[in-house]
Amino acid sequence: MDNRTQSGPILNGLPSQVPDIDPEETDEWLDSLDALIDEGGRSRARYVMLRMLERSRQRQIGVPSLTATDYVNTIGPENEPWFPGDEEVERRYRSWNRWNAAMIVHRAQRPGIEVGGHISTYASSATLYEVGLNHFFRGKDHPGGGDHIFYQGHASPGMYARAFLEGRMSADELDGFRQQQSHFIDGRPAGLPSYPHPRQLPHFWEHPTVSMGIGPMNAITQAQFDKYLLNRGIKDTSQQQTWAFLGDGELDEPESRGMLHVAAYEELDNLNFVINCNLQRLDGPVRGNGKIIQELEAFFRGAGWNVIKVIWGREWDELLAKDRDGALVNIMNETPDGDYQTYKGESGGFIRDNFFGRDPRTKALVEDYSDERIWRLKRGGHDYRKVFAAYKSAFEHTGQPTVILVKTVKGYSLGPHFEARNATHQMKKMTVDDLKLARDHFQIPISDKQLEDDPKLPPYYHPGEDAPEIKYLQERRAALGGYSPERRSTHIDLKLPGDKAYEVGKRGSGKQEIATTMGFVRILKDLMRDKEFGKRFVPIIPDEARTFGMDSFFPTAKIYNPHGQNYVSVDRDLFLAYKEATDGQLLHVGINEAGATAALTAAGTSYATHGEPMIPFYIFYSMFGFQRTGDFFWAAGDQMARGFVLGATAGRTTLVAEGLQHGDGHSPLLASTYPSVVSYDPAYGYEIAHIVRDGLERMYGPDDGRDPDVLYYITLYNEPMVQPAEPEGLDVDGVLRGMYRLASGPDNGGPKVQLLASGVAVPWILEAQRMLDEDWGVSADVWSVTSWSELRREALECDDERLTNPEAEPRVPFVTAQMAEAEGPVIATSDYMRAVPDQIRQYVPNHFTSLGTDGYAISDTRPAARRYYLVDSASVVTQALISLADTGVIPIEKAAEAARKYELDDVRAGTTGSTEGASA
Ligand SMILES: Cc1ncc(C[n+]2csc(CCOP(=O)(O)OP(=O)(O)O)c2C)c(N)n1
Ligand SMILES: [Mg+2]
Repeated sequence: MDNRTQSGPILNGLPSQVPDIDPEETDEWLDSLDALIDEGGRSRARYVMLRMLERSRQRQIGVPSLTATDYVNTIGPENEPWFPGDEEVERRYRSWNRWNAAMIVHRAQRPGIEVGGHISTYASSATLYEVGLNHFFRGKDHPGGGDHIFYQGHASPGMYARAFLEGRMSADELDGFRQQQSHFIDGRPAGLPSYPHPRQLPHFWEHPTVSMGIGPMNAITQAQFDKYLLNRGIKDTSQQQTWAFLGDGELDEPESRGMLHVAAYEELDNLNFVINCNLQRLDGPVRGNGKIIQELEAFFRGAGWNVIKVIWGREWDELLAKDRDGALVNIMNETPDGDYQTYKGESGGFIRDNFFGRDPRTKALVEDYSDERIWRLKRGGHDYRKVFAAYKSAFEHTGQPTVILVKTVKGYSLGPHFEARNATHQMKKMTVDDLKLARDHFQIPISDKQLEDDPKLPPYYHPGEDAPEIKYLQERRAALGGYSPERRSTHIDLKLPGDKAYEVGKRGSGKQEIATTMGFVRILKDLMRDKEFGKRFVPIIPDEARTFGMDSFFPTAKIYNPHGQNYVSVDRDLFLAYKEATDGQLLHVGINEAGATAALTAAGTSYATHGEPMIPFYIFYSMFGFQRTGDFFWAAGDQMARGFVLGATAGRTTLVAEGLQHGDGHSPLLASTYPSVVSYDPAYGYEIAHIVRDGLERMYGPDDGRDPDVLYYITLYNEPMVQPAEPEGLDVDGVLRGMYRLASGPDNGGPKVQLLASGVAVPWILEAQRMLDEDWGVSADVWSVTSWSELRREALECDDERLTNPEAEPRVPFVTAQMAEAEGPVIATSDYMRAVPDQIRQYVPNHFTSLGTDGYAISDTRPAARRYYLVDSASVVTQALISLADTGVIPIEKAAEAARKYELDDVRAGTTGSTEGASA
């Protein structure tokens, strides 16, 4: 059967259901094509077809763009812009940068130090950075506000080397690479961190990138957040751009590609990805059998991005112009990356034989070329003008984000031991011969003797600040608004909300039963009403607003959408109608916890990146927080993000029956592993009110001696209960530092125990207190432990102090002091695994046991689940009696009696907790 009339769902790219209204005309067109192929050949026909496609797109007839184009530069030589700089001068100091960057790593390999580092990544990308730094990337003093640059982590020596030429870093500082604490300058540690870590070099690095995949996503949300600030009228960010430098290997991370659709949908034309396609990752080729540039082109274009390929240097232009019948392009298209890599590890002669030699027509093209000239046919990423043309086009492109795919050589210019070698990523030391070769290549005025005398410590090179090259470099940066990278964080005085804003939390819920989630939402709502401060809140929700009772925010705060709402909302007549708006305040990122955490980072660092403090409140299913997106939180901590993180539907047994993948019995433990996360597990609304207030004061108020660059993690529950009003004379200091006595035991003359619990478990121990009194004549004090981990942290500090000064009077940990007068054994419980309360174990002088929900969550009612894990009130009572027996106060038979009385071995006998409020 003729191909053309064959039936099928898709034929020749056309859905079969589109009717052919004029088959004769169609046939004429197809016949013309046949004739073209027969007479002009396949290459010619292909060319004409591509032109037809191009024209049909120009005429807007709805033909989708091709996802892949030939393996050539997107911008042809005829479309290259005029280059405004002095290429020769820029080349000279680029070479010095390359040398110095390599020396930073090489010198850090000196005996006794040997701390590692990466040479080849920057070697492949120096041109990419230098074109940007000399002509595009705007600094903080630029009237437009400056750009956000995500520097590739493993290229960090290149940024340090440039700071050296700029006079921002001394040679001594460079020698402190990767010796942050042990390299002293002027009596103080002054070493440099391995990679871009703002927390560890806060005046320099702005965006952490080195955990692969985090940078791309954070760059997207940075660009998104810039538009959010603009659309909400908070800051004019219209001139600011985000540039992210990424590795081609890094693009294998799902996170790297996971949010491309958001950038396209939101039309983030303020965003540029530059992907350094050196065809290699750590171990070897990225796509040895394929072509990473082609793959990425199709992927990004399919996602709706503007794609610019920079593959060949200017030396190829002449050859391509002569390639009349497309033989050269054909070979370019067909050669796999593995071979391209091998060519760069070989020689001009090898390339002549194995690349050009594959077709007599291409062989003829280079007939007059010497092997040396063939070797000098460069890749586009090492051609300054090609890169400039791509950046300019990206810079000016509107309506879409742009990705620039640049082909480079890993280890470029470092000689045959480094260039394109599979092991190059890990190579740190250079031999004397390598050093001499590189020195010659870079034209560095250092003698053979200098290199031979001490090959472990070859000198850095700086021509002095008066050298014309350095003057030129400084002028370029001054014209662009100052150095990059640079991070600035100056305190901005904000008028914080007063007492009134927190009243709703402190008054309790009267007779109404509400969960702490609702208690929190009421506080947030009142805070957002604050005239001055309210606009700074950025609620971030990954599609769970209804679950947390936050749909009430929809009509007033509105959901941010740069395109507004261009449809008639199905629930427009409802009081709580779904409302999207260009100036919406809620960042609703869809079901996308990683994107939400990235948005938290952009909003939570706005105080530094934009000098506009914004206050993110990121609320999510606690199970899908630190566990799912832990590395994003780690990067947020590195970038010194501030804000609030709300782990809602918390607890292993409290989120009724959702089971194994929802029941969170460990997030406070995970949170405690983040040094800049302050984690709380509050029981009641009034505790939340104090914690939120304290967080706002610490992060956004005047300096109070505490680190303001923290995130507050607060767990919230969905179990309805009466929220008590704040007790008279509440120990607020205790609430904030981690524990306070909520209820003293009755004066029944019986033995004493101390019951400790956090969050939703506090009512369990209040019930246990009553049962111990009524059934066993035991007097129990009840403590609400708002933060096990803050108690531990403070205690650890005391231990550390002691270690370096053993003779001094030791500081007593807060938890130890709180328990000093507390009599009897301690029983600690929570809706989490035992390791959560056990954090304070060694600092409590009393006999200590804990109950917990260790194990995977199950689907069941709250009372059944709490009995199953043996954390319910009856379990607490029985454990209290066991502890009293173990400390010799009562006989063990009492405990056995209790276990029988409460039928502890029968899950169906549990009664602790309500069965209501499956959602908040
Ligand atoms: C999440 C994560 N996994 C692994 C690494 C270790 N690692 C560092 S660099 C690298 C290879 C990078 O290759 P590519 O992205 O192509 O960068 P290039 O150095 O080639 O420019 C790897 C695997 C990392 N930093 N982060
Ligand atoms: Mg690579």
